[in-house]
Amino acid sequence: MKTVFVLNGPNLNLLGLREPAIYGAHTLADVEQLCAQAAARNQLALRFHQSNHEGALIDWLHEAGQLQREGQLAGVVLNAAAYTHTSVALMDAIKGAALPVIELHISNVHARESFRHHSYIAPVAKAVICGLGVQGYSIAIDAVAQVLLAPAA
Ligand code: CA2
Repeated sequence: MKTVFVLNGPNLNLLGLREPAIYGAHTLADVEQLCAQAAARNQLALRFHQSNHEGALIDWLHEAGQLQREGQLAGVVLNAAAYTHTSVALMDAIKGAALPVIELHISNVHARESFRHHSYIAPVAKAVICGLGVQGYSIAIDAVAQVLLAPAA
């Protein structure tokens, strides 16, 4: 069984606790539940993590790279949160291991402040999903299984 990583960046531990008008009422635990259901229906094992620290996210990307080399990685769903807009280090980690990453945002970042319009992740990602709320996570895992793992991908 292949593994899908779902990685969440800074402040996403506050989901459902603040700013519900932007990010909705679901907590990160709810999101993990959604992801567990999506992984199970696609016969994937799930690694779900959140950190407020850039280096922790990079370490998990390296772990995903190791699984990739062993042929055990399905893909990575990455909501890098604010690091999306700032982190060359995350971009390098993805590019260096040629990781199959889907960039994910809960909100439609293009309808928000201009500093959220640029992503360091998008150029090294297979796809970008934004603006679908937390359901985007579930859709991203379906896409990992049904598009990234498909023979033609
Ligand atoms: O829409 C998204 O998923 C974002 O990645 C969320 C980031 C933001 O910096 C990106 O531009 C778009 C912010 C995550 C902060 O999450 C919070 C959740 C609840 C309360 C406060 C922050």
